[in-house]
Amino acid sequence: MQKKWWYGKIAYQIYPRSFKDSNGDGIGDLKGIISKLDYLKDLGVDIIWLSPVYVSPQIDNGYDIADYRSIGKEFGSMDDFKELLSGVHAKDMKLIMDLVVNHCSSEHELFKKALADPYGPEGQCFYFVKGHEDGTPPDNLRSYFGGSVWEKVTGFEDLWYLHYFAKEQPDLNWYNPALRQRVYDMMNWWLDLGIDGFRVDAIMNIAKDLTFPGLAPDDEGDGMCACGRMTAKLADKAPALLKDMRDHTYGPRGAFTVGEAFGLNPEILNDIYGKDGAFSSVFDFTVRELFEKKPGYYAYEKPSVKLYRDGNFKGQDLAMKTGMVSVITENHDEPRAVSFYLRKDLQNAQGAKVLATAFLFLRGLPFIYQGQELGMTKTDFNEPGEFRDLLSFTEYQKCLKHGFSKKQALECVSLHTRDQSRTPMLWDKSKNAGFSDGTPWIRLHQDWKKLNVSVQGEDPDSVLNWYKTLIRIRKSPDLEECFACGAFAPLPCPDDSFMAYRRYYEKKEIRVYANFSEKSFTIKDDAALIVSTGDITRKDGSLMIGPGSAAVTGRDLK
Ligand code: TEU
Ligand code: CA
Repeated sequence: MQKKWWYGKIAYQIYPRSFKDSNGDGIGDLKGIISKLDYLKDLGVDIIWLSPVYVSPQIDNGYDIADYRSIGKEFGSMDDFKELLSGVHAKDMKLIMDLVVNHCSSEHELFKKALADPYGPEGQCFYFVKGHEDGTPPDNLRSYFGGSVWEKVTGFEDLWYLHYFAKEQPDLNWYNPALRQRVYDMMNWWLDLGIDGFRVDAIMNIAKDLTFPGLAPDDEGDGMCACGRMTAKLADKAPALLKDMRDHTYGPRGAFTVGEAFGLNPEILNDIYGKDGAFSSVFDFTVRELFEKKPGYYAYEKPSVKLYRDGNFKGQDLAMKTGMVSVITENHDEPRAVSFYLRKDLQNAQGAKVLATAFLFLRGLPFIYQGQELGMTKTDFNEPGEFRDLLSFTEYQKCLKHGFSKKQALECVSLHTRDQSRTPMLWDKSKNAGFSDGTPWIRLHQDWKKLNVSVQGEDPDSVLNWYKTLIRIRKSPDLEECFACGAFAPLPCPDDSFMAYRRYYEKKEIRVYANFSEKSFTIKDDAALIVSTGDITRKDGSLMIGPGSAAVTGRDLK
């Protein structure tokens, strides 16, 4: 394994809207982030990923960009951004930006010009396509946020434009070299500013079949098919486009990139993040892919430790043959893992610690999502009016349509909603958990008084301090190589709620055991205990691992 600067590091995702508000408007901002850099450094973070802070009408919380080279007013100014970047670098950390280029905002200049003249050069930067004679759109694909991927262009008979996400997020035409050049210029502009790389949003979606054939309807019953299936089907068309992007931008500069690449298949993994791959890394979404089989929250598989474990084991195995995957347990699209995967009795600090142990020693680059290090659990959304994400509303309606009562619909959406991870970061015991002096744009977690950073900082047994401990272990001089470069292999698991694996490199072997079940298990292992939490006893070369407990052992191999 050739060592790159990002090997052995810890990354952290900031969702700026919900991180820290400096001016009381209820929305987190860049100045807020600047004020928390010491916190991140102290936690052990090396790489910060910023979700979008560009100019945007905020239909999808910034994933709809109207001006790629300016900072949105609600987040601050370009001067604030430069201050943030130099602050991050001064602390020997790196900053990567969110690159959202499958689509832009319908408020972007380019799209406005395109709408006015769909057949002109700006129009060629998007997909404007004639519908069928019967008045139906060009194909039957369903957008990620519900409804057709096609929207009628007003003033033009029969003309539609394509949007895989909201109708305010028109897809960019990557088959137009002029569009690609515009994107590359923008990326190089950011790299020239000194950023260290990109997290690349929803990128596999850029591959399109320009004949727009559609797909056989899925089982949603509306005659449509989820557009994600088309993306998966066209996956092998993406690498050529992605490598062209790499070669014109971050590639020659050695910047780090992590792709949000759903719908990969084993045949193309190497082209995506292998030795000559388009990206340095991709997020491992195998766990999500296991429960998100149907097009709607109402039909998702029940999440469990088994799903979490099996998904990660499968993802780790594929990554072993390819390159360095970026591992996640939460992000701004995912629910809080402690409440999502664990049994009721473990939806607490102890559960969070066991989960952190299972997660942080996986092979790859761990991305911690803001609040995860506090063991944040599920927020109580008491009524649909408390949701903010556009997808929450679509999914709520879908639940009702599929026969759920209002109460059941609320429960189901609460479990899966992207709003779960977007409630404010909990800093202290002051008003709004120290997130904002004003009214937060989204409700606060009900347990903010005990889950916050300041309370946990003072408690040596807190989840926060557990994260710090594990990060320190992961980076300790004698283990660092094994974690950064070592192989991964599953260990036999005595129960569906038990997760065990080993990491090994040259003369070192580390074993990780996480017992999420209600039973105790005795495992043959006489290696030295590196760290443990919960009920762990050692007897005659064995390790007894109690319910809700975790242990890590290490030995030198002969
Ligand atoms: O998400 C891409 C994506 O396909 C999914 O995470 C999707 O939002 C979810 O599965 C819907 O069911 C990225 C961003 O992470 C997300 O926040 C944005 O909304 C989306 O792209 C559009 O930019
Ligand atoms: Ca603010």
